[in-house]
Amino acid sequence: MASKKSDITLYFLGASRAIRIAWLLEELSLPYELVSSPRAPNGLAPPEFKAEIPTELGKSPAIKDGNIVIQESAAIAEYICETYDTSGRFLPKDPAARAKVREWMSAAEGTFMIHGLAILYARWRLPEPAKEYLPEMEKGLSTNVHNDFDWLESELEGKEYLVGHDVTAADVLMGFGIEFIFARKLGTEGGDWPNVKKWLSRIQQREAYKRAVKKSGYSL
Ligand SMILES: N[C@@H](CCC(=O)N[C@@H](CS)C(=O)NCC(=O)O)C(=O)O
Repeated sequence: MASKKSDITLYFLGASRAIRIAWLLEELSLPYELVSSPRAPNGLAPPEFKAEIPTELGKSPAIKDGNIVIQESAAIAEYICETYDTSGRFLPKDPAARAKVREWMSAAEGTFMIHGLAILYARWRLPEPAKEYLPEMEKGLSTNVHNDFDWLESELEGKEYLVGHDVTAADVLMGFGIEFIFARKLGTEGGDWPNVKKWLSRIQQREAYKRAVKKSGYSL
């Protein structure tokens, strides 16, 4: 039972990592106000939405809880768990289990997203005359993605969720990246990861995840 009363506003850009936070809030049955916007035609946040986000960078997700403002999805998730999930369901109190959850929370951005985004940014930014090299470049960059997914596949062997027997902040952080990398085909060609696919669909079928999708209008 949380002792602090929440007063959370979630700044939610369409098709973004903000789904992690909406999902976590739904899992914890915490009320929140959504300030949301679709992406601009260039794929970025529209300037008027960015201006509403109370951080210098103006990235999504960000939250405001009373007078506390937090950005970076892993830091937001950790704050929410520490403040409102006092039973430690999503961020275990046991140091070994907690370290494992935090390992995945870091890997979500620092390993999986970085390798997927390298390919997306190449697609977006390679100058026109160099575009003929894009397929070769994607193929080279996909080695990292395959290595990451092979690791995830082996960790999910015989398991429903990443750490322990139930969903944790590890799944909350990892889910979006994997969904995104599959949806945009960022280096996944030629790979086969049945455990990863089953785990992702398990996440997508959770009632809290479905509520987050419905409320936010999230779709990739
Ligand atoms: N590492 C940050 C990344 C935040 C980020 O890059 N958010 C993207 C959406 S997924 C964004 O706000 N893009 C819009 C823009 O840069 O205009 C996190 O985990 O929250």
